[in-house]
Amino acid sequence: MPAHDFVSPDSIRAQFSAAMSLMYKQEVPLYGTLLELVSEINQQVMAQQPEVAQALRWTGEIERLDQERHGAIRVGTAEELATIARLFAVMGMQPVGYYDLSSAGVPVHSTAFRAIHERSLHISPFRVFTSLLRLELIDNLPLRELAREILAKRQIFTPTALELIAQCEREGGLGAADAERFVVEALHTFRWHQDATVTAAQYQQLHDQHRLIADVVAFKGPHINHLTPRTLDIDAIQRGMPAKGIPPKAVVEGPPTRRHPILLRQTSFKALQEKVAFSDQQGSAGSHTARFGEIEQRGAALTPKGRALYDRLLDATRVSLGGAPTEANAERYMALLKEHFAAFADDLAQMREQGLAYFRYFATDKGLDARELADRPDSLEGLIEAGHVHYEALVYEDFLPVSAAGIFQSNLGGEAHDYGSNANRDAFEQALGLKVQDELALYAQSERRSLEACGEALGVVLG
Ligand code: OOG
Ligand code: NI
Repeated sequence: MPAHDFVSPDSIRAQFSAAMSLMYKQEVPLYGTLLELVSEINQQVMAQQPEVAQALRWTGEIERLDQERHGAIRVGTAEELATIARLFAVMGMQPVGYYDLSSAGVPVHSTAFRAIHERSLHISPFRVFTSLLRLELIDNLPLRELAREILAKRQIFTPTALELIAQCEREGGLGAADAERFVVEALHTFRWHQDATVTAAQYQQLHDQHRLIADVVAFKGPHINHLTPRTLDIDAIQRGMPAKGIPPKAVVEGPPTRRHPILLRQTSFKALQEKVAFSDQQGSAGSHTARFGEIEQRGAALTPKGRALYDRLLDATRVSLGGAPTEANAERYMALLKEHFAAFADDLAQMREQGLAYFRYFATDKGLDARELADRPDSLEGLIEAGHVHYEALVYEDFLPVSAAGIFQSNLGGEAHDYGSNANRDAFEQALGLKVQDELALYAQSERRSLEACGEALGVVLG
């Protein structure tokens, strides 16, 4: 098939993201309720804070907001991870970043599959936080072996999905009919399966070791465990959830409330109890909790300097609290967080001056009109001051390890586990069959492209 007949990976991703959302609405009806709440609050924010709507218009985020979501899955083996990477590649999603969760008592390490170019992100920002179970961290050897054997027997991809992935790799893309078939087939991997692959006793054994291990090992596939829409006001969501019959976790993860949001703030609600049919039982006598709901608010991507400041302030907050936030100390935690983060400038110009965040630059009408004038400024700072260039923060597209740990824990129950601190990026990349991309380099490239395009529009060299 000639290349121009291929459907773009961006469009396959947009289709897949929509299909996933539809499936999850059917599987977890509370997700539908949550989407309604998020859409209500987003409308309110845009009506009441025109400056927020205006900023989203500059960056184009206003057009992606309604379809913006991330999901999360947990796979059991290196082969599963490597094939998932090939499946996501069909949709233009690449592994970005490495997250070690072992230090937070969760025996997985993870990456985020997502589009990497701002043009592609604009079409569909869909991302999937993907974790690989680390059986090597489990010291119960017979159980480790049992888990390995069970996982070795399952095939989480349909034969047609595997064929279409290979076809896409061979030919360089998929035509419209194949792309449609691919979306349907790929979706099967992420479905909830009520039939477990293990007996009730085996499930119990896996569960007693760690609930996450049972979740990964006992089922036919890596069911999507949450799908997270993006809100413009997570505090309003946190307050509004109980009235909709959705009980939120005690604290919002991430930075405190700010006028100019940074990175990522997230809250979630408890997992559902699902009926499960164990392999040695009639009907669905068992139950399992795996899936939950989550909401997030996204803000500026931070430079290494900004990120270091964020990490330091978050750490200092936890030290003053004397541990991780819980239901009991939630209010004190939020107060301490606010106090510590007073040291992080909450003004775009200051954040830019201090080199804390990445930005996008735009030629204004005034700048375009002044193109031919001889005495216009030609430095970036001069052009900004003259109103010829406008800038907005570049949105954070990734995840935060401390927040992710909080999300994992709030939904796995408070069991304490100690796996030490066992980051092993090399082992993860080996399993993946690829290197993960450096998110900071991607933000820097995106900022540079925006400066270049802005300079080109104005007829000056910027950046
Ligand atoms: C993933 C938890 C992390 C996030 O948004 O930080 C996550 C999981 O529970 O599998 O989704
Ligand atoms: Ni999540």
